[in-house]
Amino acid sequence: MKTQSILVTGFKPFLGESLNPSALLVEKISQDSEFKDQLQTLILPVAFKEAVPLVIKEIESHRPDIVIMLGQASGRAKICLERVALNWIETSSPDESAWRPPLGPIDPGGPSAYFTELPLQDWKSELKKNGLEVEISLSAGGYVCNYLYYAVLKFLNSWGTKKGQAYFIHVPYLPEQTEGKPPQTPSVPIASQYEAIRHLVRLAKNS
Ligand code: PCA
Repeated sequence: MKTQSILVTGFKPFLGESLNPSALLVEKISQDSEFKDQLQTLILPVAFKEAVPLVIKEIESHRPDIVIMLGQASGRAKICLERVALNWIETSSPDESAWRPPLGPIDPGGPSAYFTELPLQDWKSELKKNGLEVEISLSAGGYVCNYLYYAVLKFLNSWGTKKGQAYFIHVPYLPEQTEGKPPQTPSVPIASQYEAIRHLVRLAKNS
């Protein structure tokens, strides 16, 4: 089994939330003795123009074999492995720098989408064998997460040898985030989320 070096990123809280589970998960993984010395981690601002160069800089300096990006997705009931980054932004919310990009392509003239080449279906099945349910999703949304995912896959594709060695994971709200939200708002406790993320990082590390 190969041991890959991995970069794991998460996002700071945004749009009035006091926490972002993706940042908590990245903190936890950075302190996990199982992954000592094999991981780089980064917590990113939820800002279109700022997040991308931070990740690219980290990739250029540490040259990780695999990049795993995490973000929060309200309304999701399960952890979602995102298969595709769309060349499209469509949001009514400004980012944390108060900038709202116009509706339209991220990269005019670029491919409509980039697909990760990592074996998401196999990893989903592996998790299921361990009693952990995750979903494969075909949309990372129209906001900062999709923007970052597209930019990172574009960058890795331009490197040639690193083609598609990245993917995005959207995680649900934590139960404490659902206070004051509609009663059916889905959430998953941090311990269950972390169990799945830890397993996914392990699978990437050994792929
Ligand atoms: N989720 C947002 C951006 C940051 C985050 O954690 C998204 O899905 O685009």
